[in-house]
Amino acid sequence: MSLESIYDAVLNGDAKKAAAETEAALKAGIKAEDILHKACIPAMTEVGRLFEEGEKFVPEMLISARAMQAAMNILRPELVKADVKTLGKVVIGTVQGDLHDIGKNLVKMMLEGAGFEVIDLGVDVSAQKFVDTAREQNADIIGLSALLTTTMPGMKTTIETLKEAGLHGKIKVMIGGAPITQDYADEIGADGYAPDASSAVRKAKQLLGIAA
Ligand code: B1M
Repeated sequence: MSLESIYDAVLNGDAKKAAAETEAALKAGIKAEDILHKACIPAMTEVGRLFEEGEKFVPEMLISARAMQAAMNILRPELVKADVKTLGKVVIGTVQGDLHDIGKNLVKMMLEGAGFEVIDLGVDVSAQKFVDTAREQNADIIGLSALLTTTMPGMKTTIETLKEAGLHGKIKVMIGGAPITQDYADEIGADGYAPDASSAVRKAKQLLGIAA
């Protein structure tokens, strides 16, 4: 049992080992915060780097993200007890009328892997629900995913609803999904666009002024 073995388990997507090693590390007195920041997050950062360099692909990224989740399930209660600060709070979901969630889930897992707290509203989420939840939860970012050209306008509606609520600029909006482009983000006034889960982490950090 060591931080290195947890790092390896997450990097290699071994969820069973990630959970077992995390439990053993906690029992041995290693702090949950150290396991998170010195093993889990660096492993997911490396997964993101390998993905961007074309050395890992979506399925492998998902498998690593699941291993990270397995470790997180054990760490979460300890982190809550220790009141560990997260990088920021993101309310994420797939826009109204759209049921695709594989990419959104991946973005969620990578954000959690990087140290963000993520509130996942699921699929088919209305603009009002995004804005209400972000307000209630005091979120820093609303993350919108859309896979259908017909549901993309839900992103624009969410930004308009945010403006009506007087929260535009206070809560940043990041968008993504296969049909989304930087041009579309600029057109609708989104604060950020990311083409994939790994760059979504970089973009979220950038939006909150956190060094990558
Ligand atoms: Co659908 N579907 N689908 N589908 N489906 C597409 C999107 C489509 C391109 C297939 C095609 O025709 N070639 C097409 C859309 C065409 C268009 O709009 N122009 C399509 C269609 C038409 C439909 C239906 C209408 C089919 C029908 O019923 N007639 C229907 C719509 C249902 C609905 O949503 N109301 C439908 C249904 C489905 C399934 C339910 C069967 C299933 C979804 C299962 C699920 O998600 N739980 C499904 C699937 C699997 C696909 C394809 C094959 C794969 C999507 C996917 O998961 N990709 C897709 C074709 C394709 O894309 N090749 C297709 C993998 C995923 C990791 O990538 O989601 O792009 P992606 O996410 C990436 C990035 O985009 C980015 O990061 C992710 C990870 O790198 N990203 C973000 C995503 N969200 C982000 C948010 C961010 C930042 C980055 O910030 C917040």
